[in-house]
Amino acid sequence: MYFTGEAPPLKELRVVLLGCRGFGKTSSGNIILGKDVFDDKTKTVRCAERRAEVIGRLVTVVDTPGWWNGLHFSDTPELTKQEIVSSVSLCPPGPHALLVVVSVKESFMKETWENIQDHLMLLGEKVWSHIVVLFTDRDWLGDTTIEQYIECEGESLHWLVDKCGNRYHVLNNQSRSEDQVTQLLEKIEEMVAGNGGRHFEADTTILQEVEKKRSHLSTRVEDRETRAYRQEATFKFVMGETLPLSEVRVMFLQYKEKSTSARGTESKDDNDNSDTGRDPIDCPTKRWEYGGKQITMAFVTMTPCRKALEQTRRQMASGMSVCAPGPHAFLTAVCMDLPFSETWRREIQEHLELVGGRGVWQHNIVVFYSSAGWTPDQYIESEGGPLHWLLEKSGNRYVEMVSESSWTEVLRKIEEVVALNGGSHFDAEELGSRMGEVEPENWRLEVQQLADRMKEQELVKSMDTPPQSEYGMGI
Ligand SMILES: Nc1nc2c(ncn2[C@@H]2O[C@H](COP(=O)(O)OP(=O)(O)O)[C@@H](O)[C@H]2O)c(=O)[nH]1
Ligand SMILES: [Mg+2]
Repeated sequence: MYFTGEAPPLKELRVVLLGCRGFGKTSSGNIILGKDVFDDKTKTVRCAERRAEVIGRLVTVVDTPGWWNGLHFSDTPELTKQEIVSSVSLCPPGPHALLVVVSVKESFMKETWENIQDHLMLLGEKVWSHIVVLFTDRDWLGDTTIEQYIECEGESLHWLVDKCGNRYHVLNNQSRSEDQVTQLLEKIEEMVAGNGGRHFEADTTILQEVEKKRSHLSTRVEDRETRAYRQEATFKFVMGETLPLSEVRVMFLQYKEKSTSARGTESKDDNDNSDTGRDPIDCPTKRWEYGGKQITMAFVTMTPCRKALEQTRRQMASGMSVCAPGPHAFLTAVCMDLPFSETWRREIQEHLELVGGRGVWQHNIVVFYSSAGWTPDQYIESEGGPLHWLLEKSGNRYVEMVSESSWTEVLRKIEEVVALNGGSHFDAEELGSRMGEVEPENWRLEVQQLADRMKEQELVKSMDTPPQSEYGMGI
């Protein structure tokens, strides 16, 4: 009992799910296979293959990590692109269909269409004859039919549907109705029949290219891990047992160029429990105790420096005053969900060099975080020059922030930074003189006020702490 009566059911059917993050790829995989075989509680970071017997066929589904909705092809990290290409190798000899998942809940813009084209081109032009558009969120349409939806949605969606030879289907992933899956499989079989029974065969040079990149990457990652291990061992040998800090002051810098929030994706930026009700120029501050240390952290959200130079300066000054008499370290956050661009690198440089020259880099640590699931070493090695520049400037110091317990490693790195700097925190006095030399009058005033504020705070501190060094290592 198949749909048009034109194509007999295949014994075996292989499909790959592609599309934006949060559009329902993983949920569709579970609905197609009739059971929860893919983990839909966490973000898909690696391709995964599952199979099951579905209405008389052995069906293999490959789920993939998606690209960002609303961003561009250039915002997809290299590692995600590699996953997309290698997805087709997970169901040998190749998928019968590639399902491009589109949520009817989201507006289908020109950028959505461009993004689909660009990502599919990773697999070569031949892919188009094997694509079916799989709409999700059928329940959101109510009484509207999918045809009415397509009709109303505008020309970008028409281009996609046309390019796919008018092959599409809609699923409600909240429903376990078998009918919707049967119809989808029949539409795929109809397409396969139209393709003379052939499955998609990726261009071998494209696959070999990705394989080569992956194998180079894993060698470089191993080298990097060995170097990091040696660097740490040398450090321990040279420094011996350093006295631990009892108070740690840090400036945490985070760049916000693009929003990467998608449906089903929590923004990493919204969960700090910093002070509120403040002047927008003032840095949010967090103070807490961890591992017997008192930590003070000033958050600086890096906005494009050139657009709001004065605001940036005042924000940095505010952060510096929170960390008076000077931060032990600057923590520069790098989100691994996006490629590390030259613009991003420049912003970090311009922000940090506002408060200091060489000294600032000697106190900088790069903090990686991600929902993407790869390690900093993999990310570093798959990224290009701008990130390598940042790491080199920062003495190749980096840590990964995964959870609260990552602070143990962060604090260890901070102590390493302090020890490497002869036991000192970043020198705020040097900051005052340096900025006074190079910056215009109003900034000089700002720095002067900052220096005064720091002195005041230092005075207050010295009144309620014993005269001997409180922090160890002579700080
Ligand atoms: N109401 C409704 N929610 C859906 C549907 N498909 C997916 N979702 C929800 O959308 C969110 C993202 O889905 P997921 O499958 O993880 O998307 P992926 O990132 O493309 O794999 C989840 O909360 C799903 O429960 C659907 O057809 N209807
Ligand atoms: Mg997923």
